Amino acid sequence: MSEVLTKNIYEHFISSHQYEPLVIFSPGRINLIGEHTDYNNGYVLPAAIDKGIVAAIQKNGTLQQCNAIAYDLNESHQFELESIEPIENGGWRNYIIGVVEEVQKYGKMLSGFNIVFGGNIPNGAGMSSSAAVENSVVFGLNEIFELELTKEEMIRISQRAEHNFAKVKCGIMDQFASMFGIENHALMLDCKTMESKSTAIDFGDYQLLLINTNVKHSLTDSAYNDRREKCESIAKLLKKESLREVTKESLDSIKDRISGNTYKKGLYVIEENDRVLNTVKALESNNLEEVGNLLYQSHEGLQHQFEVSCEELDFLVDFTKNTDDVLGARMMGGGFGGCTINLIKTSAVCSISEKVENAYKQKFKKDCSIYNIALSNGTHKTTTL
Ligand code: GAF
Repeated sequence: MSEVLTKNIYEHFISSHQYEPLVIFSPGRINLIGEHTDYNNGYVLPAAIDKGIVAAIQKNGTLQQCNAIAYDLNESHQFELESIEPIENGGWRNYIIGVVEEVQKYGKMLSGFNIVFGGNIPNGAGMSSSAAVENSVVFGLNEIFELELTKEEMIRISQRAEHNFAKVKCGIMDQFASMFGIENHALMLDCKTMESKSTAIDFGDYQLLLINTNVKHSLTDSAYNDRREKCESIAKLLKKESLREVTKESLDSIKDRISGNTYKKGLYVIEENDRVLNTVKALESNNLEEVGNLLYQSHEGLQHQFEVSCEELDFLVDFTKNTDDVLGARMMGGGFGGCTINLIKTSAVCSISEKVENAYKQKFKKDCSIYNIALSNGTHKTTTL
């Protein structure tokens, strides 16, 4: 978490409103493995990171009037609690008003408040800045209005804001990781039972490194919802609640009743769930080579079966195959741009970064960005020093 960011947000709130706010830090997330499995009631292995959203929030004494300031964008939005509707192409506004409206729909009483927020998660990088914003708002509202929501209730509210206002039918992974993260740990979540297990992450001579393609292809949201529908159609045909209850054998039994494309999507999810479980086992036995292999296999599946990768992501993953110092890599998050996650030898980070930056620039005539990340605690109150 950046102290400068916290201080800036806090001071901006004071200078805009002349009274003390409560300050919240809500992290973004990485995902080691388990992509597009969450909305299929499957397994995921994410972790909260030290980049995120800082929000300063406080009641303002009115019944209805709310004022939200997006510090980084130098934009603001005023709204009244009784007339909230999704805003077409509303960007960040939908995350704020979406959470507020979902809190009200959940039967909790609010009154007017002010919020200032900003962050250091690179935009469109697939590190869940939207979940971090949503969680910061619901967490802040819970504190200042003493709503007595549990963290589980809060992440469901954040998820409904994403569904109903941002119009992305996301799973629960991002909101979960951002809310429940534990420093230096990844969280294996069973999205069917919502049981989770934390796994200490210590890769010894190796570490995680994110490489951002700095592209976000435009079909992201529609393609995401399309993948979800395809997965649900398989479960429906087999009269199952979700793909989690579908085995490879039962998928094969309907192979001639679904398109080859839909079949591949289902098979990917079934195999990715196994990969998450195998990654946890490999981590527990400190078998980093196996973790790396599983990352590469996950990428293959996302590229060829689930078809959510893109040329830039494939290039970055393929590039790492030229060196023994990278044990594994894959695209991370929803896809069509954003970052790859790499398991790399720490002593080789500088030299490989330089090589990858040059090669990427030569190929795509633009820069990639490289980030070191630390695994952090989930959404919490914070203070300025
Ligand atoms: C996005 C979604 F928000 C998550 O719920 C998850 O489905 C992910 O894409 C893909 O694994 O981040």
